[in-house]
Amino acid sequence: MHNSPLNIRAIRVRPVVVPMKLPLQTASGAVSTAPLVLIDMETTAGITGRAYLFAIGRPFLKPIVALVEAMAELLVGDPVAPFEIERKLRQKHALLGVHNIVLFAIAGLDMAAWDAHAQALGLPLVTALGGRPRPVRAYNSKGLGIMPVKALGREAEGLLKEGFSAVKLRLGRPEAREDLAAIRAVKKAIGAEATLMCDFNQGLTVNEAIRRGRMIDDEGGMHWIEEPVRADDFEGIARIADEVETPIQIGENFMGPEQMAQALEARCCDFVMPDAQRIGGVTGWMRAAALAQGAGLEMSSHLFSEVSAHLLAVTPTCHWLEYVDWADPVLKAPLEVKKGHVIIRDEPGSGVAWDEKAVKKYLAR
Ligand code: SMN
Ligand code: MG
Repeated sequence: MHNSPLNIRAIRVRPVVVPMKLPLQTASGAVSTAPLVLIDMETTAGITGRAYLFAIGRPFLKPIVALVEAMAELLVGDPVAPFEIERKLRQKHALLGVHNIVLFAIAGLDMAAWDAHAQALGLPLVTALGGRPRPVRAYNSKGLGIMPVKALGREAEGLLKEGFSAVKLRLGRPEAREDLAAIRAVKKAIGAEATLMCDFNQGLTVNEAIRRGRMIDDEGGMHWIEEPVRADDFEGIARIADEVETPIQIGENFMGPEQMAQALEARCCDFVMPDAQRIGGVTGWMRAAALAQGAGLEMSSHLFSEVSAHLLAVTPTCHWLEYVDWADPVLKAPLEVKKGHVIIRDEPGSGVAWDEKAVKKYLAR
């Protein structure tokens, strides 16, 4: 236990590009490697807070690293007080606009600060937030991209064999009947007991989403339809949710709790799934969790499985954790999965630490 206040001494920011075992084709582009920004927040107490950001594409690593480094300069010497860091960074970037990659950089620093804060208390992040480590129900979200229908069954079986009973299929092929064939192939492979979600990655128009949504209703057994149309078309999404019975899921593109509040105001979706890097890190997540509680909506996570496990464990309307292992190649201790749940380790912090040898190998500079 460290009772003296923790101050930020230096912040190290490193880009890596790590290989992915199962490349993922979505309706809005492919992800075949994981370009990550690793953040190390070194403090005066000798504790280092860590977090990573997901740059989506390799070309975006450089600008995100530059933003985190520019913000880091503003924080050196400050106390590790996440709410104060959030207030300062939001204020300093108000004229630039706290959206997209500016918000990602703030979120990355926030997550690193919370990790340091929890380590200083000697507690797992979940415990520092007022909860306790517990297994969190998860679906295996790797793979099942837009690929030949013939290959889907085997991939789905492999995903369940990793210890899960739920998977997510990416949809949005040119023809609706091709999506239907993909759904049937996966359902046949996983069986009626398993849970199936689907994700259109914003690929449809509102009219087409209503058509395919009704097709999915008729087919039955789909747990949710994710991001059928442009993520911020709340009015259009509301029309789809009115016309389609299967629950509509959105949220990975909520830019901060403020935009999530707008989506909830528009009553456009049945479920929400914020992304730690877009919602504003741990701080943004906790505020988002209160919004979901107020609206009475189930809340899941998007990517960032390691920190999201801690966050979902203190989320009143906790629903599903999205499990991906994309950061595993650079993690010292990857998340463990048991019986369809991820396990939160009973150790200080968020559990994110680097395998430095691997970081060296995948460094992208
Ligand atoms: C997704 C988003 C971004 C990168 C990869 C995959 C997808 C998901 O929308 O929800 O997993
Ligand atoms: Mg998605």
